[in-house]
Amino acid sequence: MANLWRGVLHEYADRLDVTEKTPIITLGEGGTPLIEAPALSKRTGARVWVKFEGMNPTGSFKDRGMTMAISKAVEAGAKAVICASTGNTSASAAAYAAHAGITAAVLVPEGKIAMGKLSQAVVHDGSLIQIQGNFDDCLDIARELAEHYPVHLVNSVNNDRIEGQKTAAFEIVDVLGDAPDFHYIPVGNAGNYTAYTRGYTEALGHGDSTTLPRMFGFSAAGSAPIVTGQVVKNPETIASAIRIGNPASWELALAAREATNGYFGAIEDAKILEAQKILAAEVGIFVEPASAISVAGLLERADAGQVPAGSRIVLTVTGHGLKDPQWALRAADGSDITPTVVKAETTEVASVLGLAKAGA
Ligand code: AN7
Repeated sequence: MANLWRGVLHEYADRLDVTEKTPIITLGEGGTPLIEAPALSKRTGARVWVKFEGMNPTGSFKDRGMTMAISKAVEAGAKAVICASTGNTSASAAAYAAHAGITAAVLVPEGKIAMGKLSQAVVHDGSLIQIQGNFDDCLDIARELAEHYPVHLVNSVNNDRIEGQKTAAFEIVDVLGDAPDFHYIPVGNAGNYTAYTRGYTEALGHGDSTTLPRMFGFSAAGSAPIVTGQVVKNPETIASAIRIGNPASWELALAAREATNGYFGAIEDAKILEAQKILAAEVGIFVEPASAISVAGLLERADAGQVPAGSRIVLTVTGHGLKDPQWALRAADGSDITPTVVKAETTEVASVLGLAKAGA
């Protein structure tokens, strides 16, 4: 009998507020691959692994927090949950609420979430509302609704989300046998940055690891409030998942940076797309643009001479490339990539591929 992964609440029950009274709502999230990336090690002189969170049930890291948030919501008697989202939280909330047999209302910025994510919220029967505003407006409304109406908030301002998400750090320590020297991660609301810091801190406290990684977080240049120290009123980036101008976990993230001797940086959209391509073409992992920022951040820090040779680095890539595939079909100059069309003849195909016949 194979040793099947049972989802993060079962696997890490001793590290979470889960009791016999908690109905465990799981889709088998977590246990995602930690993939060594020789191509990135070669480019940077470090030893690099990629934690591929796109392998979760709804295709993003949000499932780790959602299994916890929905389980605790059901334990508390909730019949409906609500969230604001740039797409992945809404996909996850809708799926886990469906599994639990409760209702999920999701507020998203109109026209600003990727098609794959929109289709997830719809197919899982979420009550999807497009708001004529940005993510920050959606979150303000979700918070007010949760305060005054019988709906349970499952954004990462809910600590259960952060608790579930910290399990990714436990998995990394379990696989590597220790924590890495550096951890690179995308930053939107900075909930995940906060969650990994908590997970690594607890692993250290438990004696599972001997070191606390330096936490390096990256935002898109047009949407980098933690880097500039200012709320961004009209955040802009092609990485729609992290188009957030007023992060919910801003204060917690600053404390986490302090505690880990960490770093926050900003990356231009063109560099994000370049990194998405490098990760896909040289490592074999396809991620959405927001996730590629971890790779872009690493390459930027390496160029700046800030990556110590031989250091052990884990990059979290947060969401699957299939959620938002349009960017992969664009060339660096912005033109569309159209695959070559050839007549159904072997010799013609061989000629276009530049193949010479064996023995000829
Ligand atoms: C792929 O879905 O905020 O810094 O509403 O989807 O913890 O916010 C998504 C965020 C990174 C940023 N990568 O994480 C939402 C939402 C992906 C994401 C982030 C998000 P946080």
